Amino acid sequence: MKKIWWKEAVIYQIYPRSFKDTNNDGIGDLNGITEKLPYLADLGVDVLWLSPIFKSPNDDNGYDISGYCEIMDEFGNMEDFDRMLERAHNLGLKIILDLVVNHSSDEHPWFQASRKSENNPYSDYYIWKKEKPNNWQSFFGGDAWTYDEERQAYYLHLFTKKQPDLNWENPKVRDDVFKLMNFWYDKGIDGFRMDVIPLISKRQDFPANPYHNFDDTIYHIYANGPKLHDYLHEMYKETSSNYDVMTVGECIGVNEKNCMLYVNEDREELNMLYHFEHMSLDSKDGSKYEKKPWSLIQFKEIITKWYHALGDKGWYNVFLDNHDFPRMVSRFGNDKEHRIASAKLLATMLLTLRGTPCLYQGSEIGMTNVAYSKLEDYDDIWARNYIQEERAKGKDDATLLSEMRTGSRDNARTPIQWSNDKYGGFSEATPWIDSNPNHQSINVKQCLEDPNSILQFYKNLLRYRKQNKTLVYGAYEDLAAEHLELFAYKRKDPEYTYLIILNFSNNELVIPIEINNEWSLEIKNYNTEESSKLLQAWEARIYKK
Ligand code: TEU
Ligand code: CA
Repeated sequence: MKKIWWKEAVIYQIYPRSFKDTNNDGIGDLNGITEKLPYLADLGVDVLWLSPIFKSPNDDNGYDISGYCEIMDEFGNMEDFDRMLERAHNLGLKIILDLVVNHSSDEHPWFQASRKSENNPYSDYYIWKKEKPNNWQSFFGGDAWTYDEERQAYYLHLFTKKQPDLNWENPKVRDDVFKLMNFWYDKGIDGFRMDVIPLISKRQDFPANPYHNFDDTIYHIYANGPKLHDYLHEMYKETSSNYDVMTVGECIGVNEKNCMLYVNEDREELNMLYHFEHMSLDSKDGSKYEKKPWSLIQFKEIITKWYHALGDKGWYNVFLDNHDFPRMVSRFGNDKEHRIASAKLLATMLLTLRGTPCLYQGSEIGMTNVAYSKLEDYDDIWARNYIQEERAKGKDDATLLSEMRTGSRDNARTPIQWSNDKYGGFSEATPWIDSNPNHQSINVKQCLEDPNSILQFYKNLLRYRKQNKTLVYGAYEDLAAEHLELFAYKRKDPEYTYLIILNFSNNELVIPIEINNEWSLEIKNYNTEESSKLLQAWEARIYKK
């Protein structure tokens, strides 16, 4: 397998709006990121992925861009950006930006021009139809086609009305996208995370969607369009191939059968992909908000399947949460009696599976979901649309509130808890979204003072991973695939073997695997004896030989 820096790196995702506010307007900003760079360098991550920082009316918190080469007013200006990038590089940190080019904002000058007439230089920058061609639905609820009075036609938006889809069939659109990418590359950024990239090529017959199930709909209808791979290759040639950078595709609608079309290194498209299969294990009938218990056996099957699908020529990411999902300790761990142990266990898994790990801001201190008291406190556009639709169908508020508490994207968007000060030290002003009241006890300051904290555990593990490359390149083998509560696997190469043992339960468990004295116990989240066969609740161990 080819060795390269971005396979060895650990990514830390920043949601700038909620990271750190320095001018006390309640909104995180670029100077806040700059201020915390030493913290991130000390943590030991390598690459910072910034969710969108560009000019935006914020219908979808920056995923609706009205100026690709401008900084969002609330976040600062280009000088702030340049300073942040330079300081990051001086500390050995790389920065990748979020490329959102399946759609723009309807307030982008391209769309403003496009909607004016059928004959102007921007007329074909978006997807316009005189008649509504099909039954496509927006990911965030409702029709994907909206009638525009000015142009007197329908435009396509796979997300909100304020996120019209760009028309990639138009070579001028592609050219403009490549220009904006090169603008940022020339500034010295280290790569892009590409938002919903499998959606950019649309089936030009615009077929009706015959599927009821969300996975089929997206795989067959919205994603993986006929020219997608031509576009990605063209993009690579025109932009990324000329720089030493990394690219991550947010690969919704991609499965183990077609994933190699995206990331086979010989195809020169994307460096790695971010897939979602494990992130819907707890959803009922593909719903974002209606949940059922998830199964560890299925989780392990997915890990094994993708490991084989990607083989030696493809690469991918490992993640358990991000700005679109609930907090990982609340979802895959136990954020009540075993918050600390289970957060450390999840850290152990995140940093020892095959793939470039993505750690989401705040998870390094075990931040949890938030339980707001009223539906009105939920801010996310997706949540608001859903609440409105479900209320209309007669669902009661108590049910909706409990769905929000487990499923809302807002769970991951509460401000970072830096200290036990008011608003968790995020800002001196009221934050744009309420901070989680548990900042009283869960915060960075407390973690820095406590040698047994989740944060210290991450630091040790991140350092350990850097020195033990078998954890990056080594082969993966699942050892107890049928076990309901134990995840045990090996990472190995001709020189070393690692054995990772994770108890995904609130019970004690006897390890069903022989561990003789050739193995040394390297990392643990309890004060365990080397040879103990008994695992505590949520115990995690890494052995090496
Ligand atoms: O997300 C794509 C998207 O729809 C995901 O939210 C995914 O389908 C979902 O989490 C599965 O439950 C990207 C961004 O990450 C998101 O924040 C944006 O809102 C969206 O694209 C539109 O740009
Ligand atoms: Ca601010």
